Amino acid sequence: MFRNVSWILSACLWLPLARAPLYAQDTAEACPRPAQGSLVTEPEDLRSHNGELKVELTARNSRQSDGSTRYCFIDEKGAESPTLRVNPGDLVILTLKNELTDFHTAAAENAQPHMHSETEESGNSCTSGLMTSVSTNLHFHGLTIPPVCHQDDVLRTAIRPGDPPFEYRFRIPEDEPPGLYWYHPHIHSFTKAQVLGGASGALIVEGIERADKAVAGLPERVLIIRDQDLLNPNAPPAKWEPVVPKNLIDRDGDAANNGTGFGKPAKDLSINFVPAPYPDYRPAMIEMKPEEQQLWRVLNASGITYLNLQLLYGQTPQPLGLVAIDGVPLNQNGLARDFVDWQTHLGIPPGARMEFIVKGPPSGVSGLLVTKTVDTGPSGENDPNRAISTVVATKDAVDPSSKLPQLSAANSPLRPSQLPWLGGVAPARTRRLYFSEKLVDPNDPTSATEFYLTVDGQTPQMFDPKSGVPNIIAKQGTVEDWIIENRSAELHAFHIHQLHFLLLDYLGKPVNEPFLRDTVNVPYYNGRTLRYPSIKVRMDFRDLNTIGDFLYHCHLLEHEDGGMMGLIRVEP
Ligand SMILES: [Cu+2]
Repeated sequence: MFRNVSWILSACLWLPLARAPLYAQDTAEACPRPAQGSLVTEPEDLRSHNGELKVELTARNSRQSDGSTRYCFIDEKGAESPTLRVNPGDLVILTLKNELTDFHTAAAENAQPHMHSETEESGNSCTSGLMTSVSTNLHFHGLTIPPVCHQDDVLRTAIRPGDPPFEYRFRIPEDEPPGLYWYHPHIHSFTKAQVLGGASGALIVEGIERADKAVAGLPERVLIIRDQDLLNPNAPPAKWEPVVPKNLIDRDGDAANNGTGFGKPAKDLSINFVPAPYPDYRPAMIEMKPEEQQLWRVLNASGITYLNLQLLYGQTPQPLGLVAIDGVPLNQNGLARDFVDWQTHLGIPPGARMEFIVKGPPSGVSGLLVTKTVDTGPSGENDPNRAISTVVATKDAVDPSSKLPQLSAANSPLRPSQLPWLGGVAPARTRRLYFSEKLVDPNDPTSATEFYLTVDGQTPQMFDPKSGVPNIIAKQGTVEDWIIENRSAELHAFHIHQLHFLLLDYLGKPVNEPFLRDTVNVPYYNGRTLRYPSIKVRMDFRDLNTIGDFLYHCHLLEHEDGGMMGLIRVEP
């Protein structure tokens, strides 16, 4: 229960505001963004035709008056962060042009560029490995496509400003689960700056209604929640917030978790780029037809912010009908064809996705999409209660741009996977890994933190992209169980490229979920238990596309950029 609902009521005061103009900026802005309080519109849909999706994206950035930098991917028609819509088996041909400008951002000053040798630098984008604030590349988060150049390699691929447009060319696997995936840059040490700046977009593998007929025929809405540096970092909390202890500032300069649910957040949030900033959290606005059912496909594209979404009508939490997590329908193990898991709040770590059925408010009832506070641990960032968007019932609501088809002879239910269910396959081996953190100067609590993700038995080391030596060697065709511990006092979100895994245990208790994930929260260590908190997952290396070198890491990008990452080699 909320300790105090005044923040919700206060946020509701914004409801009667007139609709703000969609885009309030001058046309010279490279990465245009809507104004506070704007109507939430969907990203432009780019659909494949005849089995092919051709896209031209340009990476741009722009310096703001407050010193922050926006980053964006703009398509050939000028749309920002378009949604790539593909079918299993489709060929994607995406060219990425780098038009980033070096503004000497804080990231460039604070982070250490990892420069390879001169000969490597003069090579092409596939091998340059030149990780600087103005290099960029793309990771296709969640897709099981090969970790090789021009497909989904982020170890060496780095496109520099002035390089010729770089071509990504890959095929969506025939058996890729239908759902919400995403794309974002993955340049080591600079991922956080680019993603916080807004460089991310959705990718949808069509056909979710074929996996779960409960969503057939529903209008669908892509909602991307991003975080960004505070617009008003020096403002005191709003008057309607209960008095909280003085904000603590952590070593990164963000507000540290104060455990109250209130106070200054580490980052502001936006929804489809409409900001709802601290301290007043003036929400964006979603319009729906009264009591209309829709499928909301929500991506947490935040750099570090955990979400705990709730939809309030009046003050009553509404049922959210969860059907998919991380691009995978919840009935992936071949069970019920119309499975819906009704929840009243949904926790979404950075990088993860949740797709759920919502019903619009009745006429005259005001709705509010909020994120409830997340306890990120003593060392974690402050993720307080706050409003994100109002949900307004109106007959004039514009229909979402996309509607899921009905099932038919031509659009028949998906056949269950030919592969044995991952939960029933014997693991070739079990490995132990752990998250940990260390102050550079253990005697100085204000000194910088080193972030590690270590295979038990190896020496903790910050990820070094120059090393090329794998931390783990696995065999294609096998599956493995990994026990992942958190020895630090804050949450981490474990993510591995190229594959989905099965969550077997959470905090030592079996969960054996009937679906797969690609990102999972690992609870923090409170210093009081005998054992470190852990999760156990089953890694699936059966797909031929998992052969090669790729990464696993924490998806809190500050941690990833700070070294909390490892290299796995899957051998044929
Ligand atoms: Cu982390």
